[in-house]
Amino acid sequence: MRSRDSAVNQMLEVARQEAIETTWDRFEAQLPQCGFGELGVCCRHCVMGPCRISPFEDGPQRGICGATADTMVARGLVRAIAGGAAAHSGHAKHLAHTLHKWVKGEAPDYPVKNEAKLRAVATRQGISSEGLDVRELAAKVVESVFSQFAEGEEPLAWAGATMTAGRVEALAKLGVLPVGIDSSIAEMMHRTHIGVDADPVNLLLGGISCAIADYTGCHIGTDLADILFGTPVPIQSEANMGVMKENSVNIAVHGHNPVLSDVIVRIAKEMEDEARAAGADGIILVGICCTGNEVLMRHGIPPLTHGVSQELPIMTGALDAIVVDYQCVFPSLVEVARCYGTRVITTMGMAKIPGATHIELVEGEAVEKAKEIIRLGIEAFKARKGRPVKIPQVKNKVVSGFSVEAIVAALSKLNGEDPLKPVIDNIVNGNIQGVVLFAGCNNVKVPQDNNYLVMAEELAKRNVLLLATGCGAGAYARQGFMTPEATEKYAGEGLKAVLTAIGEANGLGGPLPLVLHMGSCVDNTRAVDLAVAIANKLGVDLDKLPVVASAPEYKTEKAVAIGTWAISAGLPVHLGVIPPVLGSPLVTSVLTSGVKDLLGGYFIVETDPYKAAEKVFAAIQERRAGLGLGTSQW
Ligand code: BF8
Ligand code: SF4
Repeated sequence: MRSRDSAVNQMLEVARQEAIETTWDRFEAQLPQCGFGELGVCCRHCVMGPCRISPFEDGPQRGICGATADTMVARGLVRAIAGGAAAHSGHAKHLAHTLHKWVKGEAPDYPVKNEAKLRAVATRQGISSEGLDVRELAAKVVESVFSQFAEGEEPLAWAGATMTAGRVEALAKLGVLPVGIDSSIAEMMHRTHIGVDADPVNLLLGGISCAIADYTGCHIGTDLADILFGTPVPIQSEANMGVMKENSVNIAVHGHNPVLSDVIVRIAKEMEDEARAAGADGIILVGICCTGNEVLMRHGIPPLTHGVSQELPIMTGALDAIVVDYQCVFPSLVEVARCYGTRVITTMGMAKIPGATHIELVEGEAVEKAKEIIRLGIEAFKARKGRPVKIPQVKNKVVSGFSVEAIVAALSKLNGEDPLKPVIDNIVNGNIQGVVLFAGCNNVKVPQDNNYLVMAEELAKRNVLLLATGCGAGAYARQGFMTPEATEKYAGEGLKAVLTAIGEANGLGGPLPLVLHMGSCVDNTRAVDLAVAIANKLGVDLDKLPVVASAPEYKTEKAVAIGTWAISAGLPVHLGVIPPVLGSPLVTSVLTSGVKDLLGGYFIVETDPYKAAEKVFAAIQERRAGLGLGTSQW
């Protein structure tokens, strides 16, 4: 089985019939994958290499410079964290530059949309709003953001202000609070150069520090996106390929940053007439990956597909354009698009693909650029008119938009004075056993969505409250798990009662969805904010809460960075794909147990989703017991 998504499977059949190569075909062509790489015991950090460590005692046990398996594995892992941190914080920096340009009057298309969030963030960061208008305050916030990137004297203020005091103390004690995002990434590159840090444990501590820098970048990314484009509120939409229509101009936005896609959403509405003049019924915008999550959360734009299946909607013949920014965009899109007339449009100077059309996003002319891009989609529609399309008739309802602000607002209908109390009371009485955040990607090594679906079913019936972000949220959206109906079907009695009480207090006439969509991958910090609020209210640190993160189908360096900051935040983190560390028993043991004594969090590696759900539930029970709460058997 390649996927649990029936739309994906239908399109894979089309790919087979039409002899179009997919991600899965290329995966098979790679098999067997390199065993040294899988174990993490190869190194290309200098040109004396590549070097590799033999799994057999009579083979080489050191690289040419003398690096051991432990050193190689640790170096490889922390470089991945640096890569992830660079991506997340690059995204955040881009948003900061956009806001900065608006402050300077150079980007009129990007006014602050959410002044309340701007003021709340300023207050949190100790920036006085008094007497400042929006532009002046935005200038101060941008200045504070930029100060987080360079090397400062103090630990990162945006990390310190958003974690529990206990966490900051624990990280400070280990000496791993970073003093700059960019400087932290640069330091990891330095430390992993040949002949610098060879101590695996020291490297891992450096990796934790860089992961905290990643967290900071993610948090800034979410804060600034909310300031510029609005904080999400619950919104209903549909998901999966069946949302496209044959006689519409179908345009997908793909990548991560809402800077361009949010403007495209705005402008597409104004261009309906142009589309109709071209013979279309209108324009249907759809999302792929995390850009898709951003525009789903804020505008209800339907998500089309995610991660490994991103090529497949092109083969419907109905997708007129894919507009991409950066991250997780497969270069193979261009090859597939060539066969179907789909326009692939890159928009960032630092993220081009050979064969794609490049239209550079210039913030000062964002609306013009958005129009140009949409016009290419309309042209492609005209060119394909009359050609047959094969749109799988698969779509599901999705309710998304669960920012922390939205969750607190919903809870305040139950208790206006103390909105978190209903959640805490229900955790204490066991109606909610704990909370699991599903994060991360799809990975071709796992039948697409299978680990997400199995684990959600298993945990929901045991009354675990489920949150999701990234392509994980995408899986649940496409598969109908973000609906009240899924709650009725899968939730245990306690969980169902709580979700129903909240739903009814908010006039929904039924429960909240089974899995709450908290946004894109940078938005994992929303889940941290929620956990921090609960921890502070209970007067305990995060490493005591019955909260677990799970990345059952992760693939990217960004996911590695997030997983590392989640364990550093004190959470058990499940991984459903084996990371390339097993070549070092030392590194493996530090990550799965040693780090627990230092920070409370640790990795649980389990590829079987049923066993993974059991282990995650056991971790929740261990935490409940630690808090003196009633426990429950599997
Ligand atoms: O940042 S979940 S495949 S799209 S890395 Fe990429 Fe993974 Fe999807 Fe979003 Ni996150
Ligand atoms: Fe080999 Fe050392 Fe060079 Fe790596 S850094 S390639 S282990 S010599």
